[in-house]
Amino acid sequence: MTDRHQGGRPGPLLPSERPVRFLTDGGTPARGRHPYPEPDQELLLRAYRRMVVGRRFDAQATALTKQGRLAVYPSSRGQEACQVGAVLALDDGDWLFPTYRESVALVTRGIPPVEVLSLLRGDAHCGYDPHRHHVAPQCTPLATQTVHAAGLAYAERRKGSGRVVLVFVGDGATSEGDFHEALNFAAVFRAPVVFLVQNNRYAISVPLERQTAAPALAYKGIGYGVRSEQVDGNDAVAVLAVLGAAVAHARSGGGPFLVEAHTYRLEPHTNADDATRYRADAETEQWRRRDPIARLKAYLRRSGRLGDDEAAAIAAEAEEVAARLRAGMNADPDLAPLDLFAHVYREPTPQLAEQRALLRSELQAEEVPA
Ligand SMILES: Cc1ncc(C[n+]2csc(CCOP(=O)(O)OP(=O)(O)O)c2C)c(N)n1
Repeated sequence: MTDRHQGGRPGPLLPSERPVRFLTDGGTPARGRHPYPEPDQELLLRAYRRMVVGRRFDAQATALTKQGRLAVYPSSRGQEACQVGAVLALDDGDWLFPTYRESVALVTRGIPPVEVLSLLRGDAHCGYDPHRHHVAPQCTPLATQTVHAAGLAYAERRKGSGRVVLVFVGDGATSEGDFHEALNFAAVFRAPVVFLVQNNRYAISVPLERQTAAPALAYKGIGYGVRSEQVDGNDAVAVLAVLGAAVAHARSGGGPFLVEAHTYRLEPHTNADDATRYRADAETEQWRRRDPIARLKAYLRRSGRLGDDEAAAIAAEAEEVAARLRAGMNADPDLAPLDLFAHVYREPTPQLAEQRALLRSELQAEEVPA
């Protein structure tokens, strides 16, 4: 038995009493004490740029659902500080494990936007090469990606690669057994994995208070011996500071780290959802006033680090990304229907082989190229 099993106190594991923040809702410096140094200005400007581009991408993707060019889209609007902050806290060789919600993170990582949306267009299980970008396929079954992430992180540790894994997970998914098993495994085997819980307060229509009785989701790490923190997820400066510390902790052999980011999704769960049926306009309005992009912009402008020309250039870049996305999504993709069965299992199951043969004969009867 080691020291940590002798009834020790969880002091060093405990998150701050209140979410860490650097900025007020209006983008002025916030008061309050915490141990995190402010990220450097170059990183903050980069985050601003990626958040503006990400939001424009997100609005364009939502519009494409209305034009019938995209089957479904779960918006990231309002969560850009978390999604961009997570990617910028990592090195290129580190791994990301995203859910269906993380399209903005994937665009930030440098994956071509059309490839990001292939899954949601219904064209492929994953439209990009996970190995090339070190980004796992977006995961729809809740929390299953957390066990994959913990396993891969453990493998990286065994290889001594120095790589870190960051896994995204929603507030609702923290009720799933897989999330708890992943935390436990990662803690016991000191896997270098950062669990980023984006607490956007709803699991579709289920509000947080119906989801959990925990005082904060960050506390879910402590029982497993995982160092934990909570952060204002709409304050990009705080997200970068806390995730930077979490990644450094994991990379230096400290084991896993759990960060709960308090945020809000401003749009419905997906384009197929009507959020007015379960949440009040006044609540959404209140969160609009904490908009992560407006806050960072106000901060950077007030301190003279974001001038008119640079802001205009960033806005123009975002429009270019949207225009390229429209063009790419309006071009009909060249698809090979049988690819649907590739990359599912290394050795296809008998059922998959049978389904593949059936599809092949149907395509042949219709004279469609397989
Ligand atoms: C195992 C499993 N159960 C149920 C669902 C259906 N489902 C899809 S999204 C969702 C809500 C998830 O909420 P949360 O984890 O908070 O993430 P968010 O969508 O808010 O990002 C549910 C229940 C699913 N995808 N997987």
